[in-house]
Amino acid sequence: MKPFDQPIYVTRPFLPPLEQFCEGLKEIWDSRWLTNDGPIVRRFARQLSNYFQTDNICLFNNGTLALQLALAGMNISGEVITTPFTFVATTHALFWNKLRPVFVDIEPHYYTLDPEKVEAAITPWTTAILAVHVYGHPCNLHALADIARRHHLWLLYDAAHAFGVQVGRQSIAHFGDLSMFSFHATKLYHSLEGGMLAFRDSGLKKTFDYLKNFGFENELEVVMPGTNAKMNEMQALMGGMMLKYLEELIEKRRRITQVYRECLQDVPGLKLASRVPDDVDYNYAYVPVEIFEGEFGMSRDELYASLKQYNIYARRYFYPLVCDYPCYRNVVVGKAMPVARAVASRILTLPIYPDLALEDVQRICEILVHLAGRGTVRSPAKTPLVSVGVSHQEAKRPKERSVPESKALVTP
Ligand code: T4K
Repeated sequence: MKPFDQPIYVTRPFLPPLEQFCEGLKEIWDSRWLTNDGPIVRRFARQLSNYFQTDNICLFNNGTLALQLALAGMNISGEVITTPFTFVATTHALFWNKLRPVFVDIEPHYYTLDPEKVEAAITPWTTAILAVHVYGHPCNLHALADIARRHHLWLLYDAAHAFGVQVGRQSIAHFGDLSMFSFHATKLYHSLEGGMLAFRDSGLKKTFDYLKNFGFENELEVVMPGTNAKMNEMQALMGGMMLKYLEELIEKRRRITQVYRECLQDVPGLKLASRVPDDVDYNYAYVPVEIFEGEFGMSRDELYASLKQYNIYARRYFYPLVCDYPCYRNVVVGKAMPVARAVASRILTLPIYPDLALEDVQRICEILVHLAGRGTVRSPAKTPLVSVGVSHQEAKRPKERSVPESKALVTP
């Protein structure tokens, strides 16, 4: 099998037509207003308020600072229950607020925090839960809300991957006390870099506005020790333009995911993530698969390296677990986390981005099957690849390959 001529990365940012962006740049050149709450940032904020159906949003220059300042602005203290199966920025946001992360295990289907383990980890010092909608998979929203309510805890979501996700026709931003969205270039929706908070309590808006702008009330008054985390005009220009393409981008990702599912569903030792529940409109942010070495014929790391020989750059999001990074090894981990540990050792995220041709997706699958030593890949032709006009909710759960419990829950 021939390698791809060009590298196939795990993601490639979508960009609107250059002429359109240049047209927008003229506005910036004319106004000479580049940052500090300029007109395009204000317009973008209005567009997002409209999209999320709430005025309780605040824009930032990236998701990490948005989350860090959210924790500061809400005066969260003591211990925060969180997941080790995430991008390290989730935990860094706690660190910079001198909060103690309490890592608990995830569930094996969507890889989000396991509510039962959350409840068991609550101590008198716990003040908040910081859960992650990893890969855009919604956490167990109702169970976590119930725990937070009963124990008087803040419930925050790192929704960095979840832009465009809806649950019961409601944006995922409306769950919990606060959600952080990342608009980084590698996300399905981006503003070059950028971040956003959506929150329940409108009283927080003023605090977040102070915190991201040095705490300035006016030229002469600084009301709190803020920092510089402002979004600039170029970021907002890109973000505003990208909104127009959102539905189309999600639809393209849905088709790509469908091809992966069709082609890979029967590969022994390769497990696709469970389909999201029926009431979720998913955004198809990532294509995570788990590799079971015994059945697949090679380990996840061998596969990762072998794919590079074919010019395919899959990624091991999220390995190692955050608690295994040297800077967090001193955090005492109370209970073993068998699911997170097993998943981290098996996970591989496959390339997905709107410009990835469906033929190339099929070729990636053929290479995977070839590497698994399995003959030919099942053709996806049975399901039309280009089924235009469907909502971005995936075709209803046919033939989900159910994962035997023994496979999903490997002991540590
Ligand atoms: N919470 C969670 C759960 C997150 O996943 C993230 C970010 C955050 C919080 C923090 O949000 P931000 O502060 O970033 O807004 C990438 C991203 O940099 C990071 O934003 C993202 N999560 C994480 C999951 O992935 P890397 O180090 O893997 O990115 P990098 O540079 O290796 O890029 C991956 C691939 O994307 C490259 O191989 C090629 C392609 N690429 C990348 C960039 C930057 C492009 O084609 N063009 C580009 O401009 O972290």
